[in-house]
Amino acid sequence: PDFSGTWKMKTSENFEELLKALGVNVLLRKIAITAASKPSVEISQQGETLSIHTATSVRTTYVSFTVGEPFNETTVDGRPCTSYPRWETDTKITCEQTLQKGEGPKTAWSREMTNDGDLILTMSAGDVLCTRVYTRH
Ligand code: RET
Ligand code: NA
Repeated sequence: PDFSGTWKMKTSENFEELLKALGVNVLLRKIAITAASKPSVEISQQGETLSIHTATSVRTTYVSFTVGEPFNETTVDGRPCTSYPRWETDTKITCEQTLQKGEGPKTAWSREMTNDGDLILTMSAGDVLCTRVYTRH
């Protein structure tokens, strides 16, 4: 699939629960939730290499990785981690994360292209799963 494009978020489930599971306090959760309700997401893909720019008013991230090759990024609460992206299916990349230091719940994300061309992002911490659906601009 081709994840390239500019994406806007349609729905979000469990983002607050995810931050709670990561130990983010209530004040920072409120700030994060407000900011993350209107993300600006831009993806460019060439073959198995994806570059993902996610901008919000309080936090902007940029990652570039090749599926099958580990890379460094940060967890959603901003802790440095090593990530292992792989194809879970033809249309879904799953990525498990390992913290570079300290302890915390096991984290992962996935990005999947649906038949109608939407993008489903999941982010997990322990057994908490946050699901965010994006559509092309
Ligand atoms: C702050 C403070 C530290 C904890 C957190 C923050 C905000 C995080 C945000 C994340 C957005 C994530 C998105 C993910 C996927 O598309 C306020 C920096 C958690 C805004 C949009
Ligand atoms: Na998002």
